[in-house]
Amino acid sequence: MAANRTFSIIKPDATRRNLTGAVTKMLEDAGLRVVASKRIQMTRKQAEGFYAVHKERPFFDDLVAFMISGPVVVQVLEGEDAVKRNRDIMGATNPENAAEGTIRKAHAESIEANSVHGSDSDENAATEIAFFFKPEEIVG
Ligand code: IDP
Ligand code: MG
Repeated sequence: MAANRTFSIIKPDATRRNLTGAVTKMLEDAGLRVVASKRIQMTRKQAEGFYAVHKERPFFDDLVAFMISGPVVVQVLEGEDAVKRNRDIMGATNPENAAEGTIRKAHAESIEANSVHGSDSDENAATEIAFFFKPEEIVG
């Protein structure tokens, strides 16, 4: 499969513990290349818009509060089968279920504070990349 792109967020629980480099190394070791990256403080409006798909879920308000509780690092990752490759190295949403060797197994604090976001489809990857990056900010 040709190289393609996915979207990643290093979440506030990870930036707070100074794990930006450790998480990025795991992504790179998994065969993903960081082709765009910026550290930002998300606004409430941005977080609500980004997670709009979850707005009916009981954890939505807590999730938004968590995502704006500190800086995040938004990234575009490139590699063969990038969406799946990233989901595999992230591990399961709940770190209690995450496999050995995954980012969430190594670093997540809880099902909510689970260190990383990753797109779940090529279509959502394109939407999520466009939510945070202009095309000229992505340099392969
Ligand atoms: P994913 O991040 O593994 O794709 P999603 O189901 O898309 O998981 O959920 C988005 C985010 O919402 C999760 O990464 C996590 O931060 C949070 N979340 C998911 N399920 C729960 C829950 O049951 N309680 C609290 N937070 C949750
Ligand atoms: Mg998801």
